[in-house]
Amino acid sequence: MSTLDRFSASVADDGLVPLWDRFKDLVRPEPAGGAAAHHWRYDTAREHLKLAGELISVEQAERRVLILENPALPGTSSITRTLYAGLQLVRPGEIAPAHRHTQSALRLILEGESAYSTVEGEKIGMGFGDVVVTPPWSWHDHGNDGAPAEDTVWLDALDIPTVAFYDTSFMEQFPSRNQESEPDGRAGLWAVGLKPTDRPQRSNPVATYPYADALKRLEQFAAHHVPHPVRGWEAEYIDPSTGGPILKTMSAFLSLLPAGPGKGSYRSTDATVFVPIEGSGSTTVGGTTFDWGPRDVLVLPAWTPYRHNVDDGAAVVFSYSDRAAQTALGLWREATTADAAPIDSGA
Ligand code: GTQ
Repeated sequence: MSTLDRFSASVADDGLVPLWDRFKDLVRPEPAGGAAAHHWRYDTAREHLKLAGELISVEQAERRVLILENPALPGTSSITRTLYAGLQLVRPGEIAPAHRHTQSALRLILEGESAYSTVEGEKIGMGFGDVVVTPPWSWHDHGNDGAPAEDTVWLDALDIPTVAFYDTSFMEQFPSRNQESEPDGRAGLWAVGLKPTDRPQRSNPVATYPYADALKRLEQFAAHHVPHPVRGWEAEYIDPSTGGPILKTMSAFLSLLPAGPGKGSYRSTDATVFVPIEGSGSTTVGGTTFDWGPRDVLVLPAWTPYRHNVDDGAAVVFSYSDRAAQTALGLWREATTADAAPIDSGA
């Protein structure tokens, strides 16, 4: 053992560690060691979820969810270092009991038209492709008003690992199974650019971002603009009360990807959960190509270049990441490498 090794061992008993033994791991030249690229097929996950529907009641489970856990982050319930993803099944007549917690949620509806979520007393219908927001510390219960065969499934996107990192998890059960819901109308005003002037607003006053409207507007935008070479025509879901990200910890996007191979590669420091809503294609990331279709889930690691190749017709993709938090903290970076970068003439 060298003198320096003996020194390191001798200070350990007093709770001290020499920085020179750790510096290269602590202050890295580039991101490393986060999420791995991974793909979940919706049909496979759905089969398991349907079986869970036979095996466990929603009362027993609190939420009947299969977590999409990143294989590089075993035991952490995380899809990326900071974020969580799960697939939730609510069967007709069931109610996932009302509670509130400091974690924020986004829900992307994947199957069925008969689900609803009651958020702070306002009952919100959930249709395919809609995005429903549960801001931190808001009461929420979920149900399904459909006929017997109408199961509903959605993707839960939460900031569970972020809240765990700060050790700021608080949770309360509502005194009864579900909230009384009253038509409230506040969110509807916000949706058309109006705000009620005589009452306080919630952190994100918009309860739901309906898919049909969003897609129609994005297509109209696409008809008049050149797409980003990798990310296509992209729009961000915003909190209209701030103009900023939909939640403080999570950003969410709706993208229209044109058919054919992307015209370059893209990377950013926010590992991203990518959920095709319509269309199919493939994504090459970190030396692997994943073929995807509607309702699959793909996770794209931080700072790893990727490119898409979309089959005939355009694809519509929902994605989310911790970009909101990274931007607020001054950490976020991105880089696009265009295939058609100007050729140096050598002059
Ligand atoms: O619906 O409240 O997937 O509290 C994980 C934790 C869903 C929810 C999840 C939750 C919920």
